[in-house]
Amino acid sequence: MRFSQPRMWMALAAVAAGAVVWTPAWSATGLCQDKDGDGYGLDCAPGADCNDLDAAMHPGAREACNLRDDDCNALVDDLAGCTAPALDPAPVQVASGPFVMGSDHGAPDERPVHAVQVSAVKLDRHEVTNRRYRDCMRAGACSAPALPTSHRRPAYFESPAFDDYPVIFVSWNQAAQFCHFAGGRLPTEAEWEKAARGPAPDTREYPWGKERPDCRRANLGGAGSCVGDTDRVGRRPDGASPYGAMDLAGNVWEWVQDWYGADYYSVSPGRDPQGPAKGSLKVMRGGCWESGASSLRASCRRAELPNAWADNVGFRCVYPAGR
Ligand SMILES: [Ca+2]
Ligand SMILES: [Ca+2]
Ligand SMILES: [Ca+2]
Ligand SMILES: [Ca+2]
Repeated sequence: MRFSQPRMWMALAAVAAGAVVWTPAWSATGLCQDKDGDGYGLDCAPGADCNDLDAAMHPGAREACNLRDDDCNALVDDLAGCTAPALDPAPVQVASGPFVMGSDHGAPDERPVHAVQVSAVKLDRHEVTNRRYRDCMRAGACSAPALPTSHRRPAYFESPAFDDYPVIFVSWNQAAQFCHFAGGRLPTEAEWEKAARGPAPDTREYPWGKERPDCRRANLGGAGSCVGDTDRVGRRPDGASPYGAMDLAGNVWEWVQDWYGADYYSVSPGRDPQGPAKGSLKVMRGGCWESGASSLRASCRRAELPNAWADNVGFRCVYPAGR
């Protein structure tokens, strides 16, 4: 399967009315499976297996400093001896110049491969965090995420333990509002992809190069699942892009500015493309904590309704280069 299945819900009025009840991932549904035979499954009592293809990972397993959640408590390397790199709040500079956009190895909407000139921008080094988003709410400029939870954490958005984790359950509209508040805007598809791929003639598959994703470079799902939920931003310097942006691949999908056009690359202007003038779906990039490797590729495109939100979608912003 090329794309991970998004668990995307429409922002229905019923949600605002509190009709949606958070359901723990380990709720019994009668679909319990234990593929790796470690006694825990993805949907089994008493605890969810966060990687059902690796018998060394399951609730109660021994945690180790390996950028995975060995004991499946939705916390990576939660041991006194494990350290995470300090966060650098400064945005990264993406220089002006050409880059190679698209891929011949992906879906039809990634073709044709074409050269694009992109003006210089500053890009958030990290996905926008709960802490930053709360600041915007406090200033009266942002509305609350649709839900305060994460996939496996009943308390997430407002919990200090997750201050530096990516904000989720925000729509494209909310993401755009935040970036405006922060003095920027959402990146265009071209700006995002250049930040992940680097300048021409680089055609790297992933932000770090051509090596397949693993938990050292990205918080991903599928067979190599690392957390089964979001992770603190900036934990994986080995996954940094050529410009130093972190977590472009994995952790959360990232809303970008453009409307989605499946055939847009065949008509795209060669300089600072802005996407189709209108559309019904907005693009998101980079894959997430439950995506397989293919969705983490720099050129992979996905699209959803601008008022939709999910536990695996966040965003980051760009700012004028001179700022
Ligand atoms: Ca299992
Ligand atoms: Ca853990
Ligand atoms: Ca670990
Ligand atoms: Ca990401």
